[in-house]
Amino acid sequence: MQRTLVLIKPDGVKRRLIGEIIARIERKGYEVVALKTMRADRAILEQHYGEHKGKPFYEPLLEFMLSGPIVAMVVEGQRVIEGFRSIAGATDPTVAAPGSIRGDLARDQGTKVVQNLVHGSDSEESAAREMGIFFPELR
Ligand code: DAT
Ligand code: MG
Repeated sequence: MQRTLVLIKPDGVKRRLIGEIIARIERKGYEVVALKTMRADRAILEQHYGEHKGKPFYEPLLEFMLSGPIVAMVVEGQRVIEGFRSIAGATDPTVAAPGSIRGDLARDQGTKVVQNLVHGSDSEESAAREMGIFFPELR
């Protein structure tokens, strides 16, 4: 069994899409094993998005993630890391496949950082690292 860290970003919370997004995760058959609404702080986001430091969208990304509450979840299932990224869709919501969260529910807003509703870990290594950041109590 595998676990992944999923975030509903501030755009998803503001647009009242928490239920819609969780429903898609559950309908796919994955289990939400931990969940909380929170406000991220800069220190948490610097750890979480460390791989993007120095990229042109890094500061806008941190500002966006600080702009409102987020929902953090640990989601469990066979191959859930790959599976959640598939139901989330491509990073760029303009071309994310219809049927995916980003493809159905997000679009380019003309902002410096892409606002695409959700984050999902991209490997077992990042899942372990990111779950440690957002759910230290589960360690
Ligand atoms: P993903 O969230 O699909 O794993 P990522 O890890 O490459 O994508 O980037 C993190 C977030 O940063 C992404 O969800 C949206 C934003 N982003 C990525 N590439 C971008 C770009 N070229 N321009 C603007 N924002 C970008
Ligand atoms: Mg990523």
